Amino acid sequence: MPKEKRELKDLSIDPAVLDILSLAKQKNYETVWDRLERQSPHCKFGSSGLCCRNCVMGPCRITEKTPKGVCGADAATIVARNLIRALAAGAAAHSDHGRAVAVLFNEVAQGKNKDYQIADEAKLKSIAEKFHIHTSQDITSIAKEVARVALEDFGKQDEKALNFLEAYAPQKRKETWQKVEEALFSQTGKKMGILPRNIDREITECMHRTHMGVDNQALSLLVQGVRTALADGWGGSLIATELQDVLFGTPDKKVIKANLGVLKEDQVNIIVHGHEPILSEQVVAAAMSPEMQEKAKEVGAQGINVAGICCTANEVLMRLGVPVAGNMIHQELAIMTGVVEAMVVDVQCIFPSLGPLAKCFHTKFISTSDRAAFPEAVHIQFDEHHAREVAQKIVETAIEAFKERDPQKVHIPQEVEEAVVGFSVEEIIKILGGSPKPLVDAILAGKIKGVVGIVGCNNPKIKHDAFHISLTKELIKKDILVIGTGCWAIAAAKAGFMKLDAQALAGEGLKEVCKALDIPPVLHMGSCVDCSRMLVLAAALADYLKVDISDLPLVGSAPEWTTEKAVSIGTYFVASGVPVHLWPMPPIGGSEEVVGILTEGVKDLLGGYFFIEEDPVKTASRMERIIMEKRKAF
Ligand code: SF4
Ligand code: MSK
Repeated sequence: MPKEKRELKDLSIDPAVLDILSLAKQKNYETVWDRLERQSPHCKFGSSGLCCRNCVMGPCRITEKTPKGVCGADAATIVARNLIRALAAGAAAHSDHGRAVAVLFNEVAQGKNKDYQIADEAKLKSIAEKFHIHTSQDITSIAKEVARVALEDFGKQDEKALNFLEAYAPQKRKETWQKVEEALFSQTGKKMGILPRNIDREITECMHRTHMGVDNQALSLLVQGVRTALADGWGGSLIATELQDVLFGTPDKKVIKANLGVLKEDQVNIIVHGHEPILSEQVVAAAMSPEMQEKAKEVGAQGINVAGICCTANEVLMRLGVPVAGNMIHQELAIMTGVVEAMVVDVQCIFPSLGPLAKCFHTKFISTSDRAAFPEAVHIQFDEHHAREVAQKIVETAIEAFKERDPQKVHIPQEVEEAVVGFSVEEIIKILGGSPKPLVDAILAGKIKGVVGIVGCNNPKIKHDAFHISLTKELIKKDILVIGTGCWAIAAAKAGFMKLDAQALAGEGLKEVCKALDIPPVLHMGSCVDCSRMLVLAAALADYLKVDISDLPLVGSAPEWTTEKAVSIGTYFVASGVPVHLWPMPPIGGSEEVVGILTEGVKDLLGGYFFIEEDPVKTASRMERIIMEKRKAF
């Protein structure tokens, strides 16, 4: 965070954001940047991971003069404990989402929920095949068996690896994890498991080990962190993605619109924000129904416009083509346009500031999840068993709010970009003609040097979208295909990098491949749980070439990262063999030992590792060097 006060232009590269920010300044609306300024400078103990409050003999802070906490824990233990607690929270967020989908899917399979259906039978069968479930049975029987293996991963008590990890991870990678477990045991004499056994168990074990007086060694703690991250990437997140595809359809290529300009002055605007399509799919369906459109006309609107923010946006744009109003940092700004009748939220990345802010407008800030309460929200309890009814109530609440809109407060920035989205692994393989071969051939021929997968949030400490866009631009220029998810994907869509025209910004080789396949050089693969799609794509390439993921010219990045989920995502990519860039610096600087393990020590064991770089141009160059190095071994 720069020490000097930042000017407006230094806060974002998005003109729509700057437009609303000057309005906010005029009208005195508070934003995330105002609160960041008041919180700065941040506590250096927290920033370096050196503060422990895991028991009430503390809190303890580590300095040169006080190198041990009251219990005797040193800097490495405290930093590692804090890190894996954050990672466990991130894995829990993804996996709780995954569990909700698996439970719903089971109910649909059992015939106990009629508000949802199986939308993609072909995907269900392809999942079933991975588990050697007979696909000649009727669809309901297949679904019941797939539900059983998914739910088992949240509750089984044996020592075997997760069903989903066993079925989806490439053979060579599984052998690597096995070897790492053996190597750690022979080096230390202590059992250190990498292969996750049960998603909830690994998260619980992180919490147990970080309790005062349990696990007090950085390596041992970090290995459990790796196991928990794998339980997320090849477990909770993967289950969420796969079963959502079955329930709501596997994304395919489509054109959408992005940025605040998608909001419509003459319509009832409903924003869906958060993460779980179980809610947002129903809200979109209810809003589009002729009955609700008619009701909107009765209050003087031309219709109902649904737009998304954050990863809920990514879910509904990938499957339904719903426009996206923005990424994480747009959530307050969208309300400030004065045309949002309802901001409907479920879980994750939703600022508690939205309730008080919505009160300055006619906007109804509607919370829906029993897991998430917010100050000054209107709570309409979502219930999967009455999903249509509840979704209708939400839409009706928005329609009612339209009557209260104050025309004096309306200010919609005009910025809108088009983006080609919907690149599920299935869609990519279809575009490639049914096999990864054309992509592999393009990589082998050097037309595409390699692939970088980016996920990322927004973080007001960093100029909004600046790192995302600068890094993306540099990479495609270097003939590196960029794929990704989350708030990075929304940044790329808003900046026009997902249009076919963006082919012109790519290097000659990448441009040629993209033109032949009629795709942009930057591919939107979905929400943050959909990082699992990138793992599945990496697995498909590794299996095709009969190599390990760590042999592929792949690099990951989480620029502008914010959430604990990003800690888990970054770690499961590293654990899967991918070098991962991070900026900003995670709170681990207080321990050289922890930094050493994560940036160097893991390399020999897992193939992946973390690296930190503040400059996007230098990051792209470093990524290119890593890719070129990996290509030599091909
Ligand atoms: Fe201090 Fe140890 Fe308690 Fe942490 S666990 S607060 S280091 S005494
Ligand atoms: S929403 S986790 S800010 S990507 Fe998935 Fe965006 Fe990061 Fe939340």
